[in-house]
Amino acid sequence: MKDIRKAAIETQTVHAGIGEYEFGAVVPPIYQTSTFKFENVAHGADLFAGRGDGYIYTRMRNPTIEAMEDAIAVLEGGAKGLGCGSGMAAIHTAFAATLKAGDHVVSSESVYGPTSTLLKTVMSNFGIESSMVDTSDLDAVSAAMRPNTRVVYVETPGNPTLVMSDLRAIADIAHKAGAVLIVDNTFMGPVMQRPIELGADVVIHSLTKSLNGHADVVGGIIIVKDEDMYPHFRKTLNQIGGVIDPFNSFLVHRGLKTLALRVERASENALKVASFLEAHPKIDWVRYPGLPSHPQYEIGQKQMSGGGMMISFELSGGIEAGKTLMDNVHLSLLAVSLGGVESLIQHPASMTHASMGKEQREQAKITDGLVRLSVGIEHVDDIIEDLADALEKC
Ligand code: LCS
Repeated sequence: MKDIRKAAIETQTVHAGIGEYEFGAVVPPIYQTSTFKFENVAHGADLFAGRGDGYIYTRMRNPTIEAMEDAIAVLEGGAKGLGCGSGMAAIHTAFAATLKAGDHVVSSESVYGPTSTLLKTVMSNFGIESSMVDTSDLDAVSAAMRPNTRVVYVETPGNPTLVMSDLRAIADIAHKAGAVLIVDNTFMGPVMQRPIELGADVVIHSLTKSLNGHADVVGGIIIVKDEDMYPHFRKTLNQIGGVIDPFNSFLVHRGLKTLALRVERASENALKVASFLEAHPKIDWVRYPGLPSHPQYEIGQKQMSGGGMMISFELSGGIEAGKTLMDNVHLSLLAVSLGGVESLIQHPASMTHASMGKEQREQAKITDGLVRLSVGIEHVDDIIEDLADALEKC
């Protein structure tokens, strides 16, 4: 077919990363092997010296992993992808590839709890300082920049507050200061938001979420914008070792084929669920990027083509009413993770963001009563009926 990079995203999700295979197979084979045989000693030595294009060892390269990496690099409009064992492995590897002792990071304050904790513990132990700021406020981003700021790290929409940040404007601030912009695009995904087109240098995903979409894989990926960034990132990942395996890569690549359909349906459902919640007398507030009541609605309209599947809200009865709701839903599963075919509900303050501690959560405006819902692809009437029944008990 024509250049896959020029095709529409729906076409890319189906065909990117797919090549020609033995027997005319239309799906990449699973090369479930840790190592690859050399023809002779000279051949092995050549491959280790970077001469020739063969495979050596799966931590370094594997054809099944590469097929998935190539597909997601196409979807995100980046040069190359690097499959990792989890989203956290991807984030850690990206930091290790871009930072050294004495450097400083400006990060969104509303990020996945362990990302914040990684910055404040592991990275801090290695001499890297970080400032957590409200990245929806461009003045706050500019004010936080220091001469040694090397990375600006943004989650938009942020987990779990769904605060949105203007990626083009932040890319400008970062680049003027000689820093790279790393964007965690897990919440929105490439069908609805492509950060590299908006100026990001590196994109991160937890593949555990919508890209795989079926709650049966833990994985992550780093996408680098430019080809010349890739060798250093690949060496760093190879040294740290947090790679994904061939079978999980195969599952992610399989999940990608329905990505556009899944996120479009989930997003359509989420808008209806968010509107239902917003109109419900027992709900205090709702944050959904596709609702005009969202404080950064305009930013979302500018850089995203849909509202996504994530909603956060708080009941008028606060935390206790929220717990009653979560204990009484049946269709939405009380579980962490997000972006899959099934609706999932959870309580960030005691679950995904517990590790941050109360002080960091308060700074990031993650209230104790905040309930997070990841809307799936079930029939929206059933999702709403389940929530309505549980709300009767609150
Ligand atoms: N980035 C974001 C935005 C996330 O939401 C998560 C996980 C990660 C990175 C880390 O990915 P992992 O290592 O788990 O593959 N978020 C989760 C959440 O909100 N609930 O459970 C996991």
